Amino acid sequence: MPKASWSPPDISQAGVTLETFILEGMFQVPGATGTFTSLLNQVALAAKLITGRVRRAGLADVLGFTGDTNIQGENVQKLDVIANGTMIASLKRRGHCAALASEELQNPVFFPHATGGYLVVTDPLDGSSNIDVDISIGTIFGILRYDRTEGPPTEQSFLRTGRELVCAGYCIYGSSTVLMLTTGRGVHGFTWDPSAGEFFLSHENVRCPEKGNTYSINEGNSARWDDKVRRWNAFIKEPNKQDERPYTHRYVGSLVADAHRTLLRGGIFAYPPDTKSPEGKLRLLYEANPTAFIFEAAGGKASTGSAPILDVEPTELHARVPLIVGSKTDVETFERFMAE
Ligand code: FDP
Repeated sequence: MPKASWSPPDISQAGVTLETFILEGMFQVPGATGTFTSLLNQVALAAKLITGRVRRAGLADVLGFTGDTNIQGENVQKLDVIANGTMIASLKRRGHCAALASEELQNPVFFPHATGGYLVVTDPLDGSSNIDVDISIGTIFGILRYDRTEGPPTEQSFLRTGRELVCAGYCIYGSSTVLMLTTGRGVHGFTWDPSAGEFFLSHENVRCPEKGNTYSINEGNSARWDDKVRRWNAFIKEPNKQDERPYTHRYVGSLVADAHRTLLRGGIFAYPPDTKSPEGKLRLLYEANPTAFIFEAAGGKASTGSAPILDVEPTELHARVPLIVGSKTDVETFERFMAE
């Protein structure tokens, strides 16, 4: 009989919950007040509540459109509204978050009674077009510090580069629910255990591979790309054993899902500008910046095609940007084609 290759997990390793992990991180920061820790726990609470709604969506009459369109001109889905409301309610609760900017709202939400000095940017439910067909979707978030001595925050307070994020993460509602998180030093992932009602540490210190062999782009847009993007796209599909070409193509159409696969397996995700979206499609503040912050913290790279995403100065809350993220080598190859 062949020898079994599986052995039971080491039970002594089980049990590092997200809350414990965040708390232990706080203990390493001299003078930490617990505000940031508490804020992160509220973000995690929102993710727990949203995953519950997503998992039951088909049974709870929350699939489909509300009949409204959002600031981006997109049809609003019922789950978008639920996720957005959940995030607001959760962040308002403890008063650590002074204001929130969301993909779903034209203007930021201000919490006038908050005493904490943090701002949150979020796409509460990313990948809306995949909701009704049971494909992975997610929540993206980023946290900025806010100096309360400057008076109450305004919309302008959010217009800062991604370098100023103090934390970023996403929660993917996929074959399991996984929350990935970084405060800039290491990226860690936590898997939701519905039976325990907890996120447990499952991906410690994730590193994005130096190079991959998968590319992710909406090929349906190829007629709208410029020649440089087309040349890169042709290159990536050319056979060449030495650098593992042709690359495999994967495209889910939810940024969280495509980014998560690229972070763990390596390769490249690209949403370049095209004639339909000359500035790029994805939103700088709450999609591109948190994603870029995570990739950089994991040793990967995030670019507009010519400059680091994290250095882009936002001009408005819902500004769009081309987003190229992935393994360092693969993003550099893309940049080389753009520079030609
Ligand atoms: P969606 O429009 O479904 O909300 O946030 C925008 C986004 O999804 C990303 O999640 C995704 O990467 C991208 O748009 C998909 O765009 P295309 O349908 O144009 O490929």
